[in-house]
Parts: sequence; C-alpha cells; structure tokens
Amino acid sequence: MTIEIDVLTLFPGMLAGPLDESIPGRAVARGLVTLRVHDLRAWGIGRHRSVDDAPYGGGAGMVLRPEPVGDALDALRRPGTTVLLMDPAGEPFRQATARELAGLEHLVLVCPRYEGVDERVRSLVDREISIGDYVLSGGELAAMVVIDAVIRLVPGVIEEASTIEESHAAGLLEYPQYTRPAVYRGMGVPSILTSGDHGAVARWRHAEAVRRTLHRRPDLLAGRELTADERRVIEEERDARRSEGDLA
Ligand code: JDK
Repeated sequence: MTIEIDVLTLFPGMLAGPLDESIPGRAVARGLVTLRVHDLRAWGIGRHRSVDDAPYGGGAGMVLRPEPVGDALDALRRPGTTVLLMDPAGEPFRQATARELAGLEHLVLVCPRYEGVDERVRSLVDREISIGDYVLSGGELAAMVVIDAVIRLVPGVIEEASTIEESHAAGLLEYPQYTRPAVYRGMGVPSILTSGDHGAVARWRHAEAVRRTLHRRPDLLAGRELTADERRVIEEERDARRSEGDLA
C-alpha cells in the first residue's frame, strides 16, 4: 500500500521544510508515500504567469483565477485521483476523513491564496475541506495538516499497534500518560500503572479516557455509540459528582 500526493500551491517553499521532517519525511524516504509539490504559477496565464485578478462585482483583495487550477488538474488527474480543495467553507476535516483519504491511491490538494478561489473551481474538485473554524491566510497550512494526519495512517508508516489502539479509542480523548521520574515536583504516578496488571491498566486507561471526554468534550460522546463499560463509567462519574454536592 502506498499513496501519491500532489500539492498545488503558489508557495511551494512552505511545504518542503515541515514535511521533510519527522513522520511524513520518513514515510517519503521509505517509499511509502510519494509527495510532489507543484508551483501553481507554472500554469499561470500569459508572459507574467498571472494567477489572480480582481473580484467581479468589486470588493477588497484578489481572487485566484480558475484557469491555472483547471489546467494543473487536467495535467495531474487520472483514474483513481481524488482532488481536495482547501477552503474555510469546506466540510470539517476529522479523523474519519483522514482514515478515508489514507485508503485512496492518489490525492491532489489545491491550496488557494488571496481571498479564495473563483467559485467555478469548486466544480473541478471532488471534496472541499476545512481544518477548522478560523481563517488562515491560504490553503498551505491546511494541506500540511491533512497530509500529516493522512500519512501516519498509511499502512507501515507508524507501528501498527498505535493505529489499532487509536481505533479502539476512536471518538474519545487521550488517557493520561506518565513516564519517569516516579515523583515529579511532588506529583506521583497512579499506582495501577506500576502494578504489572495489564488488564487493569487497560481498563483504567479506557475509564480515564471516557471521564476526560465527558468533562472536556461531551459533544464527542453524544455523537458516538457507547459500550456497556462506557455507560457504566459515565454513570459512576455522575454519582461521584452528585455525592460531592456538585450539581453541574
Ligand atoms: C484556503 C485563501 C484566506 C479566505 C474571506 C470572508 C469570512 C473569510 C481570506 N480551515 C481553513 N481556514 N482557512 C482556510 C483557508 C483560507 C484561505 C484559503 C484555505 C485561500 N484563504 C481567506 C477567505 C476569506 N472570507 C468571509 C471568512 C479571506 C482553511
């Protein structure tokens, strides 16, 4: 299993550094991922390789013209290609999205700049993706987030045990983690973690993940099937709060 990723950007230099380092860099070096970054200006129009123009109807700023994107996609698209447009109005990017994309053979990520891309480009892409409800100055950082989250799910990129554990914990926040020293600034480590009882450790971690999710991100639990164990942890937590006189 390998994945090919093409990125279309007016700032190719932005992608190189971060993606050369760490997990994505190693995945590329090991041949598990092919990553190509293209300068959209190569498909720019006329002697000046123009890529932007003023908005019809007036208003501030410039708009990315459709032709450079359309021509670039004509050059890169083949059967099996999925084209993603980075856009603040796109569908929310989630772990489930990353899992879907990691199973595809060829992704092309379009990174607009200026005030965004000409509306007609939307008809040329397969999906529009937003990494969150804030406005970046262009699509590059969003593309890097998507690429990073996708690459680590490509089989062989990280230890399989980590992705199996992740799918068990899907939709929950992380459980608390500890490493040495045993006491740090007066703070100890839960004794169960040094008990050597692997079953008890696994149950404790799952319960902690449920508790943390309940307190910090109850919205995540609402959108998720609960196991009997998870319902029990939530009930116990409610009982514990009630007995402390905490009615929240
Ligand atoms: C691609 C350009 C910057 C886009 C206009 C008016 C209110 C802003 C600037 N998840 C996420 N966040 N941001 C992006 C993203 C931003 C981009 C581009 C992706 C290309 N920009 C930009 C839009 C506006 N808009 C209404 C919000 C201004 C992806």
